[in-house]
Amino acid sequence: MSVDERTALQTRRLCELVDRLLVRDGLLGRRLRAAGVDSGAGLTLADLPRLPLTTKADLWEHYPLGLLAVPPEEVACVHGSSGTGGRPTLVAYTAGDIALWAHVMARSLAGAGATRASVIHNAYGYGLFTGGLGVHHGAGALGATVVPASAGMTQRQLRLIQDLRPDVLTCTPSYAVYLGEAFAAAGVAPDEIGLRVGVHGAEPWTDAMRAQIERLLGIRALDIYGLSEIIGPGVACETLDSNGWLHVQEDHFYVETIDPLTGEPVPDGQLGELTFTTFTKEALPLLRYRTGDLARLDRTRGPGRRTTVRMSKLTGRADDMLVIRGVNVYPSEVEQVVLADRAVAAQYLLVVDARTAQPRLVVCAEALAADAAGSDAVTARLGAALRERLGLSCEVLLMPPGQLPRTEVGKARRLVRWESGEPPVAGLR
Ligand code: DLL
Repeated sequence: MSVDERTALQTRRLCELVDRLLVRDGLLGRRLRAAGVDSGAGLTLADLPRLPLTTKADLWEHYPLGLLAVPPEEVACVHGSSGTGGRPTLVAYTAGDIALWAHVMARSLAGAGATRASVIHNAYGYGLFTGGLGVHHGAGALGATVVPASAGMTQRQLRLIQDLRPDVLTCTPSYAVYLGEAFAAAGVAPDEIGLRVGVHGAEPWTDAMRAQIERLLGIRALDIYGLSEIIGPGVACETLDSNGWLHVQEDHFYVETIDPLTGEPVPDGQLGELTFTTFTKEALPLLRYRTGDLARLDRTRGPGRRTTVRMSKLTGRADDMLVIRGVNVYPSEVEQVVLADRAVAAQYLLVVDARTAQPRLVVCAEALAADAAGSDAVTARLGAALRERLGLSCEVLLMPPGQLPRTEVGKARRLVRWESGEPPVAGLR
């Protein structure tokens, strides 16, 4: 589709969305009216910045399904994410939404080279989490074979991969490392595993971690991004030829970047908070939904065959930035330093020791070899590299291999606040 055709399609879909929200007269419709919008007619994409924003707090205040835009009998299923404070964020889908999800996920898998001849080993968790079933729907729409392995029971996963010879692996990046380490421990070399490509997302990961996964599993590792509120996985994805950029499926999910503090638009190319408008979703349409995720956009034509707007790999979350003794620290920067050191494994944990008014940052990492644990030379080297990168001195605790907790199911936990009591990691003082 040419840029002009796409803009015309997006503009028509924006007008229809605004009309639907106004007729429904729920929270978003009332906000539109308060902003002086009484009809979708005549709106263009350039009008978006003056339309109201939506936040996670809006979903929570109307928990469980208060923002539903269709009669309850049209809801086909519910998914969600385990939010902080024990309250999940719940999202509803109509049958049409599931078909849309299957479509954008099929596109994502196809961009990774999957075809109807592919066998997709899907080790994202099945359940309320959108990873497992999202990939499953997409694999079905593509006509591929899907193995619904779900997360966990790693020995069984190794067995299934060796017996069924899948070409595509879908799972979180931390679980891909876990699987790769388990293959290595079982004495299976990367080229014997038989996988060709991995499609990884749902949690932050860096290019250094990508290199680890590619080495451990002998695959190309691609990034896939999404969030339950917008649809689940499949909002944006890397392709084999996109050179590290993720193409946003902007015919359905229009993306803007805004300043996380002021909410004002930031120009393409600058870091900002990703904000999505769902043009075609039925059960839970969202207008300018603030994700809290930080990335850059590029609307120029990229190196690959896809022509849609590209977003960078996520560089962090607006709310995940740590402020340690006045210095802003992004966990992703720490990860890059840790994974760049050849003596150190892919596992790490940041501990913010907040027991005193002057918090300290401790970076706990695992040595690759047992005899390197506690090595003064490696510890000093990591400490210096971190100071250089972050502009902040932090302590390094180099532990023996296998000491840090692994995430077998769910998303990796990379950050712990130590407020009081026992240290969160053995050996920490
Ligand atoms: O994690 C959807 C998903 C499943 C995406 C499988 C990719 C693969 P939620 O549980 O609602 O949905 O969490 C959404 O996870 O706002 C980001 O902060 C983070 N996230 C998702 N994908 C990536 C990624 C799914 N590729 C939240 N890189 C989002 C970094 C990601 N963070």
